[in-house]
Amino acid sequence: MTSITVDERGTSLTDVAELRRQVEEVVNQTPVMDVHTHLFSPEFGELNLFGIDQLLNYHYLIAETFRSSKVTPERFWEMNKAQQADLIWKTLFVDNTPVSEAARGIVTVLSTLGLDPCAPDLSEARAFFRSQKISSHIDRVLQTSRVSEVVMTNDPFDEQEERVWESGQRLDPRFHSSLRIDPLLNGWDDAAPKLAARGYRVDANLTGASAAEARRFLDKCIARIAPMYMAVSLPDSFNYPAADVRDRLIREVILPTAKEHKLAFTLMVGVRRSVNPALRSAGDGVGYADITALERICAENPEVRFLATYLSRENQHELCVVARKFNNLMPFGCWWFLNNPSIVTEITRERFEMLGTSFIPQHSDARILEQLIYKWRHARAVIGQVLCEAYEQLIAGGRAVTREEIVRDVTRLFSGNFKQWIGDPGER
Ligand code: FIX
Ligand code: ZN
Repeated sequence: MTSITVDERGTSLTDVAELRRQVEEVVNQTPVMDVHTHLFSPEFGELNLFGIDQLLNYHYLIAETFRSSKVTPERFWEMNKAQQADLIWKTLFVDNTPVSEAARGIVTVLSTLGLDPCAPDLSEARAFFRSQKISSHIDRVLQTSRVSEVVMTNDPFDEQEERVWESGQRLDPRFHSSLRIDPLLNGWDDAAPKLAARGYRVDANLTGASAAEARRFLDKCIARIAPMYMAVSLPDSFNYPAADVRDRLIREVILPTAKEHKLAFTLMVGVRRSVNPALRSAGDGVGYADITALERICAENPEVRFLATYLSRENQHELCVVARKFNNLMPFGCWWFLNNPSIVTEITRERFEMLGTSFIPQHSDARILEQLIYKWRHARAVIGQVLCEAYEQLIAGGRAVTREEIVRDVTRLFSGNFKQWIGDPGER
């Protein structure tokens, strides 16, 4: 391959070095819509987490700290945030080399913001974050990570969130909501009395008017927060159909609501909550799930659009197969324990091979603002590399791509597929 004809208006890129340069450029410059995060817009006040103490107190790093420090979980949880951050810094960044993905992420963030990732303590970083004005800091982080919009995770029972929604203030338009329905589907016994206390005629056995009343609750939530989708995380044991209250809630409450409001339903499957309760937020695990549940829910509800992500590496190939069978299913992201370059590479390759560009390669799951910087920097590196390999294989087969095609593909992957999936809010 010797010809180096590069015409950005539409000439095929047959030179591999030039192709790589162009793919890297497009992947780095194309804005991304982050379809699942735990971030909050600044109007949510202290729910909007940022800064070095929060970054270090990420549950991924907390779990890693217990592997390299003698501190017990009990002692750790007695400490205040700053003491915890100091311990995590010393353990993972000073006494050890930060090679894990989550630790490398901190290094990426610090370097990008001009801070010393080799600092012996956190004084420089703390002073930097203290001096930031939140609005310009948010702008800087979003611009640096080339994230145009993010989707928050909104809990309809959270009182702090409720106060903001009730206040009716306009939110930063770059932050969108999603309606998280875990409290209903994974804890109906606790949710029912809460709904009853708010005047909804529901009971623990979902009898009488319960389903209609639960729908009335969701209608009200949807009217209030205008979510982009409804979402739930589910255990590895999730089955459908199943002889449990969750199954009835899905059939009688969630799916009818999704249809009526033309809202996509997001399933995040395979988490085993609290396998080590002493670790609190860092104590969740993973399990292999039965993918036939997804097949059945997609088959029975062709008019509902589903987004799905599975936590177990072993479920990834099956997820692609189900998506090939049901075009009302959009696979998204490499979730949580999968969000490591080696596994993201493998999953993204598999998805290109089986689904072309009809999937959403990644979401950040960011909980702390500056995580966007590293999660997207690292994701773009892998996605660009894998996309390039796919184009190189095409060249080998006699079909080179143009710059326009690269832009089209990356735009589709980074925002187009999601926007098309959730539809036009005006038409909902
Ligand atoms: O359920 C979820 O949305 C998960 O992403 C979180 O619960 C989890 O703690 C997380 O942050 C994973 O990245
Ligand atoms: Zn999440």
